[in-house]
Amino acid sequence: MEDFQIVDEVLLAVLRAPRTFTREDTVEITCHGGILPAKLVLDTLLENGARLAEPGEFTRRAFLNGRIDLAQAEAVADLIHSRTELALAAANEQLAGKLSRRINQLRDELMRTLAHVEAHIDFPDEDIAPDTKEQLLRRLENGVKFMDELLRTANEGQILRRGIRAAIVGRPNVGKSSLLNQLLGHDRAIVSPIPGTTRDTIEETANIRGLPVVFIDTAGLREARDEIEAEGVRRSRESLAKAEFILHVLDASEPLTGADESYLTEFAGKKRILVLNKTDLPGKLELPLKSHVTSHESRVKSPVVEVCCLSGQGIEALKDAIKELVWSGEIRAEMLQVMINSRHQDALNRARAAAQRAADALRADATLELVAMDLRIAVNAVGEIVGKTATEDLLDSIFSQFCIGK
Ligand SMILES: Nc1nc2c(ncn2[C@@H]2O[C@H](COP(=O)(O)OP(=O)(O)O)[C@@H](O)[C@H]2O)c(=O)[nH]1
Ligand SMILES: [Mg+2]
Repeated sequence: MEDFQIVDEVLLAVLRAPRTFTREDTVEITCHGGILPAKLVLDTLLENGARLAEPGEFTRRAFLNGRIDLAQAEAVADLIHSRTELALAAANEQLAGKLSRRINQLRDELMRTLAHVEAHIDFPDEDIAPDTKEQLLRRLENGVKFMDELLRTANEGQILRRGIRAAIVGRPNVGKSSLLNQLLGHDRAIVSPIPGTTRDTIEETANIRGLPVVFIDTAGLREARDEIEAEGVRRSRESLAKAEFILHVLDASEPLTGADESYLTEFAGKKRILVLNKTDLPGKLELPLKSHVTSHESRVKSPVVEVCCLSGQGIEALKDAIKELVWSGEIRAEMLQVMINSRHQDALNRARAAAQRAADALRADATLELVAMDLRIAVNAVGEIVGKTATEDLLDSIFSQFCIGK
């Protein structure tokens, strides 16, 4: 017994299958806080035959044992990574199975249609009756419409999960860094009256009305007086290309300059908000002809918001304008119930195309084998979403995104 050394005093819980997260027998050890006791407990377990879990292994086991489906497993990762309460609410809805229910409904419907078509293949002598054909077509069209509705949530889903990128642009000294600090609610970027202070591109995420927005304070896009600035310009250009919308800052206390105008023209085709800063000073800025402020491509006028980055005045209105721009309207509760991710989007796009092909073939009286083949593709693609048809590779790629211990 002398060989034994006390490592820690722990709480040990034995959880019996099937009422556990993985549906397997589980032991949970709660040790005292601190890194060293936890490490020593872990070392002791590993010396005695335990091994570390792989990333996402617990959730993967829960999936393989049928406790949750694949869309719910993904929701666990969303939950962990959610950056705003809105994103968290959406993840919880998905974990509760709201998306899965709709997907299973869709898959069942497609399978019923497939069974119907296959029944006719088995009796090639009988032609498909016109009203039966109509009925099948209507079902397929409803399926496609249902998929379209789900597909429409992809954009919002992506924003909630990954955030949306906004570049803050404008000529030197208009207050870009001041604006970033105001939006973040703390001083992140250095503000100074010396033009060219921001030499590197700064990226920070802020919670704007529930949306995770990644703001990029660009280091100027044109003016480069030395090598460091040239590198700054290069990086600004790079992050600008990835930005989904633009906050163009203008100094309201100065007349419009040539540099302002070239920014106005350059981003005329992009989603943008014109931010008129320094409204505490006497106004000298006259916004140019409407054609400048109007986006050439969409013919939609860019919203103009007046702010003062010294006092913070107008920042709340700017946040409203940002939400309006990226989300176009209210965030409805039922929208949060289904927010498909890019994997779901890809699967649904394939399913939709196949269902559409099946409908076209049916309408054109093509051979029913062809219709059935496309329907099978659609059923399988929809099944991928909840993991009814999932390859080992797909599972690897999903669960590798989890952290260890989840
Ligand atoms: N009066 C006034 N000055 C401001 C305002 N916002 C920023 N400034 C000043 O303008 C200068 C440039 O600001 P900065 O954020 O560094 O501009 P940037 O070069 O575009 O990043 C600094 O001296 C700021 O204090 C404002 O709303 N009113
Ligand atoms: Mg700056």
